[in-house]
Amino acid sequence: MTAEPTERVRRDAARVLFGNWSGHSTVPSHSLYPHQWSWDSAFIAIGLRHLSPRRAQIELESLLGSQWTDGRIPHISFSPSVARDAYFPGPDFWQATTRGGVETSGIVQPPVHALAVLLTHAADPTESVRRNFLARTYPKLVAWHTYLRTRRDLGGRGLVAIVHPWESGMDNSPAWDDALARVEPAPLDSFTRRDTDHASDADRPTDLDYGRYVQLAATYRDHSYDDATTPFAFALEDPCFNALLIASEHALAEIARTLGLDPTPHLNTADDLTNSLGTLFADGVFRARDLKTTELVAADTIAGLIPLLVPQLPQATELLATARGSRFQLGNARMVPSYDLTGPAFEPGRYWRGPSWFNTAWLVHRALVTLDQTVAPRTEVQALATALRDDMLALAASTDFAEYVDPSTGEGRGARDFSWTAALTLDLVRDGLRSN
Ligand code: 9WN
Repeated sequence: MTAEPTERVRRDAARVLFGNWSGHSTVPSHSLYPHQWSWDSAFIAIGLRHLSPRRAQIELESLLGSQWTDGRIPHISFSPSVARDAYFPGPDFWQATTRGGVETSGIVQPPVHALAVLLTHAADPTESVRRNFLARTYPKLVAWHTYLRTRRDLGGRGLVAIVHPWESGMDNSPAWDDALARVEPAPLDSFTRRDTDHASDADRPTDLDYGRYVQLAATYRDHSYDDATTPFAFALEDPCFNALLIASEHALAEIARTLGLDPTPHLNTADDLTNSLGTLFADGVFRARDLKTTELVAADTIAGLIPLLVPQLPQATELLATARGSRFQLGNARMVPSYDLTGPAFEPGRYWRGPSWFNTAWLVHRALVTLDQTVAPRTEVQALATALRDDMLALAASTDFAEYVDPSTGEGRGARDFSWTAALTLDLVRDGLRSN
């Protein structure tokens, strides 16, 4: 992109983020997602830091304000000023209120927060030190990771398990199909979806998916969200979730160093997790392990490429080749498809079953620009990164910051003026100007 369109996309992205700001955090979309979401807030802060480092800090602090005493960061923090039934499942379904009085959901989302805190700090270290940002957030991030590594290592293999498809952030990914098929869905007349009031049915998960999502969440709720006693019908080790935890442990090591603390425990944890992650590698890609069968699932999804972000990943060369191969066509497809283009469940327009998303493309872009020189020639990787960045900027502009796009045509799908699309676009615009 040349200077003028880049400036235009920067201005429009800023407009979206300011429009979606609610006073102390940013809604992903006023219509479809009118509350604060966990991994959205992390991605949003990564872009917002270029407009207002202070606002980016407040975004993350307000999310951490909804942390539970057991350390979990819930996937939704509900806004009291939004109608209780504006989003389903809302606060009355989850029945979870923190000690500080914040109504939340009870499940979690991928742990990208420590990385977001570190990048937000780096945007303006003086303001960060002045507000004690790192010192205040570090213990909360440690508690969050501790919750995941202790209460959620359900398979005992040193990896975190997700217990609901929503916890992956990739709700209807084909990777969950077999495990979900074992779940008895809640009756369709027992709940009312709100998402299809705002987005096309064809772009969203099916009613059957929703019945199962509701059932899984209700079982967890009815066991007081206790990880030790809930009979989880769905439990999988997701490569994206665990890779982001590793990247965030490296970020915690950096934060600890900045605070004058010992980074070694975080580096050791990151190494242990990286070794365990290796057990999910098969056929050139990382795959989720279903803890009911202990087998790796057959579906290849974008989640299996995200480990490329892990420093010194032993499988990096093979993984990059898979990203560039027929399944994901990095360099040819629009951004990076969420699911294997040659897979039997591929649908170009339906949510996480094929469309390309901006957050996962941003993670792949970050992986490319930070990839070790030994994995592939620097110029080759740089060219891929630049092409991906240009594609993301062009698609953000042509789709009015769509939630996701068709991986062949680039047609926008889902919500428009979507916050993380705007935020990560902004970050890429600044990418040419900054190293962090
Ligand atoms: C359920 C908010 C969230 C994202 C997820 C995305 C979608 C919610 C939904 O929206 O999930 O959490 O209602 O479909 O899949 O990644 O965090 O943007």
